[in-house]
Amino acid sequence: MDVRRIPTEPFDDQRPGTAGLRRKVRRFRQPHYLENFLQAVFDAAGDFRGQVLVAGGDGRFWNAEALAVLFRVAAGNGVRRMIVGRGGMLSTPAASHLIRTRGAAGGFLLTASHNPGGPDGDFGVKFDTANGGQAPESLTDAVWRRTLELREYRVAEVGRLDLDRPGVQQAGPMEVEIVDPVADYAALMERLFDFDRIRSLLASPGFRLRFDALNAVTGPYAVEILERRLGAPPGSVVNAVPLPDFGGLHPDPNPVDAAHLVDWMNGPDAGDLAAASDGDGDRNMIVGRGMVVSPGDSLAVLAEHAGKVPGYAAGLAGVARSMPTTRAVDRVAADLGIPCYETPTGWRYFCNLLDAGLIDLCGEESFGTSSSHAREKDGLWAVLFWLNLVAATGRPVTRLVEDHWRRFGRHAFCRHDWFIPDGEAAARVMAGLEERLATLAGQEIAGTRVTTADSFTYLDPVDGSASAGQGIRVFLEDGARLVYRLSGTGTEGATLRIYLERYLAPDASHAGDGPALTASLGHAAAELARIGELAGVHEPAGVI
Ligand code: G16
Repeated sequence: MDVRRIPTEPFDDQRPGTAGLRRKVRRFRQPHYLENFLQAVFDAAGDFRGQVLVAGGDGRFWNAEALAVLFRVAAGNGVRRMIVGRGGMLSTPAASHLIRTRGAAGGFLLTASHNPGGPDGDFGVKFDTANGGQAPESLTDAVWRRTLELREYRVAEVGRLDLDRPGVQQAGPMEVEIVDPVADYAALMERLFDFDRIRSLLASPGFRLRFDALNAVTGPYAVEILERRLGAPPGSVVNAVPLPDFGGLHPDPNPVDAAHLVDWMNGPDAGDLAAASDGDGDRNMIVGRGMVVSPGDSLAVLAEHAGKVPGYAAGLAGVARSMPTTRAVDRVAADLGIPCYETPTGWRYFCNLLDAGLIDLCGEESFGTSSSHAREKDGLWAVLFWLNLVAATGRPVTRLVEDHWRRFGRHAFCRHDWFIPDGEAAARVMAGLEERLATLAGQEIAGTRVTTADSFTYLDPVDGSASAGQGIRVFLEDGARLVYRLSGTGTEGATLRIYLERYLAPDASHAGDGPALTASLGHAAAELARIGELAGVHEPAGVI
């Protein structure tokens, strides 16, 4: 079969961000754009000739077309077999699991995760390595360098494929194996959690669960696991059919984009546990009656009670959180006598720690939690963990969180997202803060005082690599903390994220939600960064 070498010109905007390359669909559809990026991955990641790779997408608009391009480039680069989820779809955690169990050399995930879909929306490509985790910074940097010098890519024709037919098909010089995306993943969940106990909980009179798949990839997984295997009443999983435009919903499980769930749990007809996942199934939001569980609290509560869940009954070697995530889990780790690692934003930084067996549980403020069972965050896994905890303790979600606060104190949290159309202005805001770091100690702010401020550098304890410039941290005398960093997942302008954390001692009042409890910190943080003056923006676009 002929491999054709197609001449091309480099694109200057293919630097991967926090999680792969994300751009507008219309940018991805430019001739050669996707091919170039894929070829750069093949060139930088090593020799995949004769190897097996996993592929699948979140089903968003342009999924099938992009997959067809991937097949041609993979065939042109000598890949022996691609393992693909039926219909061309795979959730991110299921893909990670498949890579690991099938001994694949890596995988391509066609997803822009929680970003909006549709022809005017976003598209993305993540590349996972053989451990099932996202490419490390050293590899994404190498891919980026390669995109800047690429002059040709290789393709081979693969013919027509039926992505809905399980089994192996010949695709030109390559094989394509279509697999049921749900089966292996569901079996893994059965090994980690006490399904009998969860089944009894779901069968108990009056208990009501609602899982909102937001018309994204997790629908089939949730129906199979929650309804078929665990016996939740049909209809417990809503918006369960993946749609190219997510049915007009924004597949981001947070209190703003999934406000309908929060309203239900705050209303007179509230259920017992509500949850949602995102476009590619790696994020989660947990809602108890009258309370959205903040991601930092969720991680801390899971760590506190992990011993009650079969998959973690042997104890945790350690835990980790991304730097902007609240320090709630640090207190639990100290109590358990295990290490707690602080990593930069981006799931890939957890992977070395997981591979080395230094941690079993990790999480991020961006509604991501997971464990050593995969090398990606895992939305449905988090929901099952919470259900298992409710079943094992007999305590509802809200009680579990409040009891945690009574024991360890509360780390109230909120994130302000400042959309700054001019990326250079956003960079000026960050540079302005950086320049003043040394002068901030002692400065009064929000009724308290700055103790220290720094720019976060991560030293990976496993491979010794350093990642500098990962965000600015400002610590305050009363235990509060401000963190500033630029988002790495957006596709236009810049988003300055300000993470606000306030500590309330165990015996203090814990009343109020995160946004209200941190409102004055938010004003002070914006002033300190001189956002209005340097970027001409005066209100955050999002308060999450
Ligand atoms: C990605 C990464 C996460 C990260 C998040 C936020 O999530 O996988 O590790 O926390 O982006 O990134 P940022 O603050 O740079 O926008 P996902 O779910 O989009 O893949």
